[in-house]
Amino acid sequence: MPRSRLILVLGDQLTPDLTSLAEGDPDRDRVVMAEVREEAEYVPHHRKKMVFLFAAMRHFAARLRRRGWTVDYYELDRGLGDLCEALRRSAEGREIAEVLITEPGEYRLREAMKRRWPQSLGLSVRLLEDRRFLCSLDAFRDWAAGRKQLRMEFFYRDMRRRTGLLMEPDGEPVGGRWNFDADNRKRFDGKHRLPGPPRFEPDATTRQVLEQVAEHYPDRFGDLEPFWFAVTASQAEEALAHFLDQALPHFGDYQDAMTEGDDFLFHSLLSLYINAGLLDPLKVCEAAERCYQQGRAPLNAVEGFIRQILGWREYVRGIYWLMMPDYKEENRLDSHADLPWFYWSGETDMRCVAEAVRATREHAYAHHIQRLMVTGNLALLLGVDVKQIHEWYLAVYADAYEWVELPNTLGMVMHADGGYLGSKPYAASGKYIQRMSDYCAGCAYKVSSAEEDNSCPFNSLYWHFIQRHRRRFEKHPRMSRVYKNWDRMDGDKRRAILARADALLEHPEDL
Ligand code: FAD
Ligand code: DLZ
Ligand code: SF4
Repeated sequence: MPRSRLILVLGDQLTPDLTSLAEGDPDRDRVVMAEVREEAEYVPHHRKKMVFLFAAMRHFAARLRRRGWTVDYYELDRGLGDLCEALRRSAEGREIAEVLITEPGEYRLREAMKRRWPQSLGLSVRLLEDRRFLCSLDAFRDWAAGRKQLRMEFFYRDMRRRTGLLMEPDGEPVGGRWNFDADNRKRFDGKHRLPGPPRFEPDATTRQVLEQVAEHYPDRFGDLEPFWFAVTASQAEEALAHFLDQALPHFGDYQDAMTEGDDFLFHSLLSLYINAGLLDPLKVCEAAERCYQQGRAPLNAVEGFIRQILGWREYVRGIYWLMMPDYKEENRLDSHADLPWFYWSGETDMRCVAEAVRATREHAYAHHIQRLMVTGNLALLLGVDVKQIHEWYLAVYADAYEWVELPNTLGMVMHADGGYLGSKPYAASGKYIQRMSDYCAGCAYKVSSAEEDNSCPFNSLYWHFIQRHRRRFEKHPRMSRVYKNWDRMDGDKRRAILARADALLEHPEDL
């Protein structure tokens, strides 16, 4: 009988037809899964994120056993240091031919698997392609090769053509336009019932994980209870069905809206399930497309939703693997300030920021506009150190893995890569937040003022950002008007605004 192989399945690889499992043989090979200190501690992951992953991993291991696999599962209580140690334990006393792994989503881990593990284990480690994406890394490289500028919008159109999603037989986009973003900027008017995500009662397995995480990480950021995430593929399917039924019809209209009354609006909360492998991105897009075809959701909603998955999600992954490892060192706007402590405590008078941090602490979730235009925008305007803000986003969200989080943070929010995620920075004053939310009415700061002592910090910081990066952005066709407005402003007013911003930048902790 040929020697057996070890198949390491990572926490975000919970997919039965994963390439490593497809290549393996349940009668001969062993699956290894492990909850280890290194993965849990290389950033201080939110406790709910850990419970979600460990509970989903344990349920997945049980599913594999039901399908006939032998699974060596190392729970948190076993106290293993890292994933290589788990493999070493499973190899002990056995004749092992090789280790099979579907390639991981983070450069750090891929490098360790390639460079350190074979020697450390005395075994060859074979990495297989991760086929759970709609664009392979080779296809992305081919698409990017020779292009002067990489733009998500053009990548997205190519992906629509390749997959046929929302395409007419003659090759034209359904509805005659590729993008309905202009229709998707409504403020929430309170007229529609907000469906909220479905909530799943934790079973005995999940309750045990809750207890173990509480015991091992008593002081970590993030509420453990209430815990209601899906932890199996069938629950994740239910969450998808709930979204398609209840939220998708309004997803487009209120995609950019924020409201104090609700942390989810019409967002899907599917990213954590897709990223962990519980849902397949193509099937999610096809299900949304069917809703349009059956008249259950309008085109602006369906196109907007599909663009996020088929476009942004695939694009950021492509950028990550194309640009790493140098990407992580980029900091083109020279941002070096410390991350204010209120990103963890939520103790700030800025209502919008306090609300985003509260939602983050409670759910390990905040929706895209809170991430981009509230906590992200503030980090950009304050010039927060890119590594510090990257580690914060990677730690606090249940859907966060470096391949998706880093380009969003370093590229989209901090504009530190020079513009792969947007040709101009997403910098905005308080006016944007006022337009898209109801936060400002209950805020200690005055959104209509930029220079007074109680003026909205976003306002003066915005102009300070514009002024300090003048050389870089003044000639940008979509920013020259901003510079003209600034130059037209009364000189005393400009000085007062910059003085207010200087004071804020000196003591950001006091905001
Ligand atoms: P919805 O609004 O319902 O969108 C549908 C789906 O589209 C999401 O589930 C997600 O799979 C995909 N999607 C939407 N926007 C993006 C995007 N910009 N990049 C990649 N996929 C996208 N998303 C993550 O999955 N993991 C992260 O670690 C992450 N970090 C982020 C950090 C910052 C600073 C910013 C600005 C955005 C980040 N995003 C990240 C993207 C986006 O905010 C989340 O995907 C989204 O908020 C998840 O919530 P949802 O499932 O309700 O999304
Ligand atoms: C995020 C995470 C955490 C917190 N813990 C584990 C773990 O204990 N075991 C595991 O296999 N995976 C974990 N993960 C997910 C990994 O960090 C993820 O697979 C890599 O970062 C690659 O994307
Ligand atoms: Fe946020 Fe400024 Fe509005 Fe306060 S006034 S909620 S700080 S945008």
